Amino acid sequence: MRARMALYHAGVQCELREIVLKDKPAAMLEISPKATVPVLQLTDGSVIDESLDIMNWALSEDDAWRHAASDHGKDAMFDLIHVNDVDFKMHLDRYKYPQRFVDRGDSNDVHDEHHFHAACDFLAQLEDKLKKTAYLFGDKPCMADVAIFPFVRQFSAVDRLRFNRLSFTHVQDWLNRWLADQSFQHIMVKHQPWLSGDKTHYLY
Ligand SMILES: N[C@@H](CCC(=O)N[C@@H](CS)C(=O)NCC(=O)O)C(=O)O
Repeated sequence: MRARMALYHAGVQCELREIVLKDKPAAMLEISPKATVPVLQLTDGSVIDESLDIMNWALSEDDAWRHAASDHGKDAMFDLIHVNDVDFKMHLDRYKYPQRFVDRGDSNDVHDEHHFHAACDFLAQLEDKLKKTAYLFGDKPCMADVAIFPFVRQFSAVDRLRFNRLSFTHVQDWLNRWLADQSFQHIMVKHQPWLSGDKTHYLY
């Protein structure tokens, strides 16, 4: 999702292939044995198969969003994305899928609550920033906004009422603005899972 958002905002045209994770096509596994989505294959055949790397590649071609952040320190932006990708995502996964962690003995109700509250600590950091500016690093969106909001969206969807009751009104408003954003609506249009020989779907 965030890779598509970055490609869209950078104006990079690309062919889209929807994947069913339980039935990954051979063409995908051939170019990316790591077997996770997203995967981007460039016209020279090279492959980028980490969402953040795709974002960096896309926005390095047209870096208005990275530039916007530079006034506030690119390091701070990448540090926040790192905390999102490592810590927040870890707590999110355990809050969202407690049953996946049961076998490893590290999930029970107490732990699930722990992960909810630990995730909220990160939301509190976002709330502090969004109290001051409309986006995380200023009055315009930057890469950090797009890198992070899809994970906050996932968090909000686990228990929407509970999320809405949190006192993070600026985070809620920021998320709602992204969900209503034309770019998000555009990239979320679903296509049938890709089969060789299908009509080509493009990002634009
Ligand atoms: N760090 C990777 C994580 C990618 C990832 O884990 N993607 C999930 C879907 S959101 C996936 O493809 N899982 C493989 C599977 O479920 O088979 C990235 O951001 O690109």
